[in-house]
Amino acid sequence: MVKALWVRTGLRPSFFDFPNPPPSIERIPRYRYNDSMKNWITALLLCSFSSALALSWQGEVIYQVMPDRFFDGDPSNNLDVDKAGPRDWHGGDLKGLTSKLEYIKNLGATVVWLTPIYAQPTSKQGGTAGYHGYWPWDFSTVDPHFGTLEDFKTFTAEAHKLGLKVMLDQVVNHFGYGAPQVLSKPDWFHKDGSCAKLGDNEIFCPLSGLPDLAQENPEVSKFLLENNAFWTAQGVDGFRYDAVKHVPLEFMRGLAAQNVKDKLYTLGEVFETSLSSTVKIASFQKAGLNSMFDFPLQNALNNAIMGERSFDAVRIVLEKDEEYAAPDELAIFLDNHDVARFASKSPLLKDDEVNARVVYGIRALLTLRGIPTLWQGTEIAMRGGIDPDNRRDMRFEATWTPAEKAVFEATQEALKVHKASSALSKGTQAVLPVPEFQADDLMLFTRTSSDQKVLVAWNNAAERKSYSLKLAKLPPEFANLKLENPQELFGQDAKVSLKGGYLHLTLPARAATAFDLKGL
Ligand SMILES: [Ca+2]
Ligand SMILES: [Ca+2]
Repeated sequence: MVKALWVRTGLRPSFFDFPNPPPSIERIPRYRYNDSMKNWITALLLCSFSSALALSWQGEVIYQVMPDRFFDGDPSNNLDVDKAGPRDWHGGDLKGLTSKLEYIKNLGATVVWLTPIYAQPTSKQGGTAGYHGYWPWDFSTVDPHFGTLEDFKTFTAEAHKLGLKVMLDQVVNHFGYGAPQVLSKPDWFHKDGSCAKLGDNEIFCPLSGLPDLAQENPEVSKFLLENNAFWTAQGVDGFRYDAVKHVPLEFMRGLAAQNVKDKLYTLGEVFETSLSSTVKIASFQKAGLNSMFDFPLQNALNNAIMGERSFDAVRIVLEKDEEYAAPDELAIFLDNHDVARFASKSPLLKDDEVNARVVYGIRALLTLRGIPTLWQGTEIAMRGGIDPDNRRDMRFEATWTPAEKAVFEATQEALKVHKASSALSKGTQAVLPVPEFQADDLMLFTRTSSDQKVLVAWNNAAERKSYSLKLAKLPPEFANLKLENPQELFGQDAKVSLKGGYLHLTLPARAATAFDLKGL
């Protein structure tokens, strides 16, 4: 009976032996001792009910921070800091981040995602320090460079006072290089020599040589779940899970169930950008994570907006939304700490043009379904190539150039527009067909909420351009369209009109626009 329930609801991983009782399935014993048909139905109804009430972060805007590279609020913890070394500690910390929460709120973000703060190796590994936080040596201690657990609690409390949520990065795949546990608990790790026999190399073999945790060992799963409960108890609102494609799906299913119980939002990273990777990315959302990063969309947006390629790949990615359990919950972004800066994509472009493309990219992002996620510095079009050049220290108002200030203000304004528009922040998305000869440069879709419908049009051409689309080729609702001074929400010089059975659009060069379709 119990086994059958687990199988049918997916609540109980099949081969994982969770601690007793597993925290993620505390509710199961309620059904364990009664196998009447009535309770079967109740159980199944409850499961579907809880799924229907899954947490949503639609309407939120995530701001990603790498604390070491954000702001130094406490010089007393600057051990081995070398700001000139791109792979060294730079001195940023939790006190500094706390002091800049007003900045993040003022920009218009609502969630702070901070990269991990665990205690790191005490010396450099392969020429790189643990400033990034992804090499945990001690999973329940804050690295002294970042501060203390009290500093983290203060940060979380101050964020909440400002109405900001906190999402903490969690590593569940590995320990840091040289962690003492590799010697003291050898059974906790997959071995280089034998891992390939266990199945998928990507899951069971070490990632970049990092000590790879054996989640199928009950002690390991217990350790990870208890550690997750420890950070939950510090008052966070959500977790970002690193490198989940290297972790058994069944373990993530159990972890997600624990977080659901605690009403925490979960966001997973599968760093794959190809158009065919959506199936794998979607599998983790189906396993219970609320959100996943939309890397294929990030790649397609970069190629189109910075790389001047066709919008075809963007359309193909969005057509795959049906593969996701909740495409509207996907985290969408232009860049992050693992890819080159969005502003670095076309080194041959002039500075002003790069800045204009970043504003175009940010506006485009804010018209799409999903939860916009901004990496620190993208709001000032910060430059930088691949890791570690993409992790330059954040700079604030006092050192901005006029051009950086202008990008910040455009981002801030675009975020206000996004927040004020229920359609842009929470509406369902429908991609509209465009004729093949216009498809390279024209992207057209609607976003619809209960009280607003917005027509989104992106023009990727290098010049101001007019497009005419047959109403008969658009969805039937367009036949009833009446345009009464349609407003372009981002305040750009763009026009939309109806004449002779056509929808006419005139759009600025390389711009993402959005019209409030009153009357549709
Ligand atoms: Ca410091
Ligand atoms: Ca692994």
